[in-house]
Amino acid sequence: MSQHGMGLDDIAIARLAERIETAQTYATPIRKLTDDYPEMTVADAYRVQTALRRSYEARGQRVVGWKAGLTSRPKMLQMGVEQPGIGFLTDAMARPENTVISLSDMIHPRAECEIAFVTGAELAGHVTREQVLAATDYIQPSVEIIDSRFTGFKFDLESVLADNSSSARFISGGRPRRPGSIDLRTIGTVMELNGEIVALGASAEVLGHPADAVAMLVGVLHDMGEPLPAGSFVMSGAITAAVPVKPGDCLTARFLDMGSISVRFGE
Ligand code: OOG
Ligand code: MG
Repeated sequence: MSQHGMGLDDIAIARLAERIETAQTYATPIRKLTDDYPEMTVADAYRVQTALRRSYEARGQRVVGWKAGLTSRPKMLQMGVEQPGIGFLTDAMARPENTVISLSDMIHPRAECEIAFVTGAELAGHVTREQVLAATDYIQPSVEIIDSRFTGFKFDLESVLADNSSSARFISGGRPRRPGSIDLRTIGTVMELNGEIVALGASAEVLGHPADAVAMLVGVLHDMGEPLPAGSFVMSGAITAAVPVKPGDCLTARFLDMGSISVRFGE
């Protein structure tokens, strides 16, 4: 019997967080958590994610922001998961644009184009699109490199949330814009891999408006008893399906009226 009356007990949560952290650290795939804990709930999954976050913080990593995931139809179709979720981003996951990003410490990395928000004021509770925009200093192009720790990149909602929503690396760049200076629904994105166009989209794919994904994220944080602090870097979720990348690949993500981000991948 857990002290919460429902859900996994604290020992199971700690064990699962350790299992995820080991898989992330050594880039070794594991089976879905729900194979062993079929009774696991979404609330349990976020408890595992929080335990993972505390462990990285105890090792000196700093949480610099958050990400929304599975916020677009193309992503939901690709992954077979119908509900969006969130994950944390640390300073150790950040990579600069125009550099070589090592893939040797990832299992099966994939790239995504996302609109990122940088907040200038705290956001907490159940907020509206307008409140998100009012608290946003600027928006910026970003690329996320996700990596599921689950075999075959196959999971269910509970497992992926516990795995920090597949967070691995992120890159910000391009041209920052004030939120009022651009229509956030009609930002076209083009992803090129080695000069070939591999994914095309428009930002309205993200819940109709990317700021709504940030509002969703703030609501999930609120349910966990936490605010989104001022100065957070928040990714609103992939616009298109994610694209597998391998050492030697050159990726350019172009964002309409917001410039582009280029990176190369290495061993
Ligand atoms: C889950 C993470 C999804 C996004 O932008 O939709 C995500 C996954 O697909 O592995 O980061
Ligand atoms: Mg993403």
